[in-house]
Amino acid sequence: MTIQQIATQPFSDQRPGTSGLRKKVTRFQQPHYLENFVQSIFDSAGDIQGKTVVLGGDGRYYNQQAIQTIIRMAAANDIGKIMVGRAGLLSTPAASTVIRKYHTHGGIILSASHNAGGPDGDFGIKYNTANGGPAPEKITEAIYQRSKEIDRYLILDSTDVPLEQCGTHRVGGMEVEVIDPVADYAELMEQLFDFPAIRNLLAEGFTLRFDAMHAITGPYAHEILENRLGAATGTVINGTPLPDFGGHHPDPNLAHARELVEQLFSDEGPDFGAASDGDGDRNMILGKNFYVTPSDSLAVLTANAGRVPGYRNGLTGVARSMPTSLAVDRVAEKLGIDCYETPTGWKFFGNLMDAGKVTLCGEESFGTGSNHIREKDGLWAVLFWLNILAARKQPVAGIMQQHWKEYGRNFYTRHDYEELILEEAQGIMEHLEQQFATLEGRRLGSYRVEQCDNFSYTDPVDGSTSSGQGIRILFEDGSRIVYRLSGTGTVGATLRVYIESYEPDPGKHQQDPQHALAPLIDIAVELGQIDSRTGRTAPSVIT
Ligand code: G16
Repeated sequence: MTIQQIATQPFSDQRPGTSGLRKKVTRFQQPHYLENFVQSIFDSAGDIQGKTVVLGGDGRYYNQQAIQTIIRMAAANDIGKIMVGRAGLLSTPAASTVIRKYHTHGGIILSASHNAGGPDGDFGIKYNTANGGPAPEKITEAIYQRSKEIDRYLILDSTDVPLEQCGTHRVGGMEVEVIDPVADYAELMEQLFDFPAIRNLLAEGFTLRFDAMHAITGPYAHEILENRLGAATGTVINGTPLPDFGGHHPDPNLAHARELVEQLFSDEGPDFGAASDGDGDRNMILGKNFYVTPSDSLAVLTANAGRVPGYRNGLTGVARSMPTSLAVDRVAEKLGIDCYETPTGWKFFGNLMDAGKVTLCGEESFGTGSNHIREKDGLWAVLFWLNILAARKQPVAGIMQQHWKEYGRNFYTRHDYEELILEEAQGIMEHLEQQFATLEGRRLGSYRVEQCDNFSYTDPVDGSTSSGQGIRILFEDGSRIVYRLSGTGTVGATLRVYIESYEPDPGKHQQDPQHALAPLIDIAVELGQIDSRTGRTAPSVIT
């Protein structure tokens, strides 16, 4: 086996986005494309020689080939050991668990999350650091800078490593340990949640359905929900990971998890439903005839954390991304704990958790998590809800309604305009910024604008600043409209418009959010000139 030094030329489009580098599979398949990025990671990840690195992915198309390439490159770059999930599989939360448990130098996760897979779908790669979390911006920026000047990469001339069974292998001077992708994660979940109480709940006849969307969480959900907690066989649907996710979008929302939604909204449906995404870090929570928004879910978990063994000793603080609704802020206020507002991107929570400032965090984009790892965690959120349901013995809808009664309801919706022409989407953002000077104090319908800005965040731990993180139109009554361009799409641009209002009156809590927010939605479209600038008369997805 010899180390080959391959001459290469930079690609100009390897700047990591909200969560790693995401591109079409066909882009990654171009000669040297994957290798350039992986070498840029190795060149920017600090002193990795002799260290251990975790490797795994969500099983999507191109996962297998990429894993073998990365193993050969790791060996050529003098990495000491690779811990890889069996069959090349590791959910994002499981990868974070393994990085932390075995104190590795970091990990490489292959996923494009909720984006579609298959030969014409998307692929992605992200680097996580020793704390188990996504690399912070200073490292992703260093990777990008390196990718712009790279002129060679190193790769070992060796055969594929068998990954189908656990065991150890040698590749050049490097050890490859093939690990059970589920075991460490399942053990951690048992430490955090009251498994006997959940087991009792299920034994008493409480029914649930978990939609793994043919993505990575199938094996995790079979083991935890069915084997360890005793849920009936068949509880997990679409439980076999497929390279193209069965031709569907592995995105746990009302639009893409339709089969599950139909079951929960039928009379014979189960009591509880949940879904997770491609790499297992997102979650959607449903009750019987009831959808829980991710923002409300974070607020409920925070309010009920005292009922869950892993969080019984109290929360140090909570954090949410800026576009996430302010529901959790009200709970934090009542609990007397700090609530941080960060830009979109899980990486921004890492410092706060490492510094012990927050215990729980969440985002409107179906992400919730805690300091048990440094990624958001789909099954963790499901188990948290099950633990609360076991403790409170009330239906999901009842818990939510009681919550709104106590804290008031933050009506919330997100309207996505996908695959826009980039210049048109940027034009909307520029047009909005140009109006800042004249907007403040102006009356729009029955709302008066109090403040508008482009959100900027200074990390309270390391002092780093991230600006241009989304346009906020804040109204005097606490309502908000937020506009952002997504950092995870791979075709054109996606404009996200987040709309929120606060309703303290329980008599008005039963309204449909689209109805309650209709006047603000109209204002949002008008202010952004969305229809005239894009030709779209409706959003592509509403959540
Ligand atoms: C990633 C990030 C999240 C972010 C989401 C959506 O999630 O980790 O923090 O909220 O993308 O980002 P955007 O609005 O820029 O598309 P995931 O699950 O895709 O890794």
